Amino acid sequence: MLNIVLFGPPGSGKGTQSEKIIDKFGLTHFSTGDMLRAELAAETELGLKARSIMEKGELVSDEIIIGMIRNKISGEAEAKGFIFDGFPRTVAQAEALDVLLEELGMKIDVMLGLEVERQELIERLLKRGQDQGRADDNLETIENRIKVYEDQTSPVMGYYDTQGKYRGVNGLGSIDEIYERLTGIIGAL
Ligand code: B4P
Repeated sequence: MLNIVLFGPPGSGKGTQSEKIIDKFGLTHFSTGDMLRAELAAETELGLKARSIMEKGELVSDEIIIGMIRNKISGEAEAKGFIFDGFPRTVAQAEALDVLLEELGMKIDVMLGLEVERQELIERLLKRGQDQGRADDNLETIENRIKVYEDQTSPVMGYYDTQGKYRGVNGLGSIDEIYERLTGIIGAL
């Protein structure tokens, strides 16, 4: 079993790379951003609660996120492993994930951190905003998402580094180049 956390600021390529990695290693993909957008599209109670938070670029509460992951994991007894994309985004989420995985007799093997500078993040997300019209890909929200990342999410790196599990990866270059860097590390685990 192989469990990976794919980490990085908004726009660093987590979603993009996860899609490619799951194919190669047969992992199950957990993107909390995708899960929340699905709730939003289905206009569930949770989705309606999350909408305004996401539009401002703030974080949805740890309680909601942890509950969502707990529900999904318990239905995946046959999985070969997981890739967590956009989760954990706070130290409280990381601690809760460790507890949950331990209950299931599993653990995180590695956190791969995509390292991308601020201006590049803004350009990528503005471009996606133009191409796909995602409500949170506008300049004001992007800047807040980056600030929220710096304040609340970046400490998660230290959490895994202390456990000897953090591996930083240069997130600049073509999508295929970055994919080669990531799969090189995963393949050697
Ligand atoms: P997410 O859906 O996780 O969105 P994201 O961090 O902005 O990154 P994403 O994965 O979509 O983009 P990617 O880097 O792949 O979160 C959205 C919101 O949901 C959050 O703001 C929050 O409100 C909420 N949320 C989600 N998880 C939560 C949690 N755990 N706790 C609390 N709240 C949570 O790619 C971005 C763009 O870059 C794409 O257009 C891509 O094509 C492009 N790109 C990728 N790689 C590139 C490359 N190498 N070169 C050029 N462009 C590239």
